[in-house]
Amino acid sequence: MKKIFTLCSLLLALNAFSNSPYITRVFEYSPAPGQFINTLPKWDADDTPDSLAMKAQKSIANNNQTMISLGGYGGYVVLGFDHTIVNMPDSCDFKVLGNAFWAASNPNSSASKRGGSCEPGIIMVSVDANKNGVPDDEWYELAGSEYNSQSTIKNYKITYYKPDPNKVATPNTSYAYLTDTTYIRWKTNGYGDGYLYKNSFHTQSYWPQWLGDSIVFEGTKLANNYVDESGAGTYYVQYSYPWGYADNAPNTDPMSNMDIAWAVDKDGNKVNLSGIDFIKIYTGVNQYCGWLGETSTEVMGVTDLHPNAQITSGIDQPQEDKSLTLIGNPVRNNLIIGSATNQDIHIYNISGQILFNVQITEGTNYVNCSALPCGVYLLKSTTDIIKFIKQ
Ligand SMILES: [Ca+2]
Ligand SMILES: [Ca+2]
Ligand SMILES: [Ca+2]
Repeated sequence: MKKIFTLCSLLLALNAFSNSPYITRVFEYSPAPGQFINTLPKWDADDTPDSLAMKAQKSIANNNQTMISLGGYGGYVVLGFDHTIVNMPDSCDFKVLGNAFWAASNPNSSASKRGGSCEPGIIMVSVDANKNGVPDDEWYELAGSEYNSQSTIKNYKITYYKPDPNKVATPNTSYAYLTDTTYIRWKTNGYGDGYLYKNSFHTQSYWPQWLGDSIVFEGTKLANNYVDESGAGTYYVQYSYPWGYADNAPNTDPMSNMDIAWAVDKDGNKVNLSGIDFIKIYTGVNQYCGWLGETSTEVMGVTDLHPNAQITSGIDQPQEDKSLTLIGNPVRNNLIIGSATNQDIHIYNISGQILFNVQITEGTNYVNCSALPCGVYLLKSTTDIIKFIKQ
């Protein structure tokens, strides 16, 4: 009896530290039309919305890291963990895995303007407030670097229309990659109408076959992030937004990490969440890049950066007046600092000596710190102190 009791105690103790760092559930997979739809994951004629969600779950849950595509603007996936992801103070909490990469040889890239294949997706988070285990609760957007940009459109609404299978294609005769430029019609709530094109590389139907004859998505739309650097439709670079978006920086880059502290409600007010249970990711741009096709956010998984963290009481402190955010920590060459105001900041070493002062401006600031030796430092303003590690 004593042995059984000891074993149970051990199992209970192990269980306390056995949260999976990886998503375990896909609740819904509702992509917009796109060139990878019906292939990533594969659609079969007997599939239903639930069976497609199961296929998406098999692809990306439990660290399987098989890519799923969300298609054009608005297409989304809803994910869950086997535990609540804790909002750790002053640090990112989860990483969204996509397939973004930096261009190897783009002459116009720089440390503060990084580009390549960056297909930014908006990230939303939710708390299982009614404790029923399913995502039927209020959603909060992570306010990334572009949230307050004048070129960001809130409450953008798009409707896609299923093409007639007998429709006659309208090829672009001067750009042979585009085999049907009137393929899937879309319209928006006052922000223009158009078509999602078909291209020569992907010949299957781009319409999510398990969804209806028209599909509506609504959310925040980011400005186009691509530049045709060739000027001739041969070399497109999609520039990375500074922080806060899925599939917008490589998985090894700290900018693929997300902080629950960025969450805002539908009116843009910061919300103070001690942890989250569900994540929704949707394609955040409506753009078409020639032979590359429509820009679509891809997701390969989501990882909790501290799966065994306990909710701390400190996080319950109001954060509304927090004026500084450090994006990415540890730091390599640049401190990337989000600031609510123009202000002076000071960098201290761990002994309390001021090393240098910098004036930063409202928005995202890049402060070169490559000359600092590796170690622990403090970033201070009149209201905030943030500890960071220089690598
Ligand atoms: Ca956090
Ligand atoms: Ca719920
Ligand atoms: Ca991608």
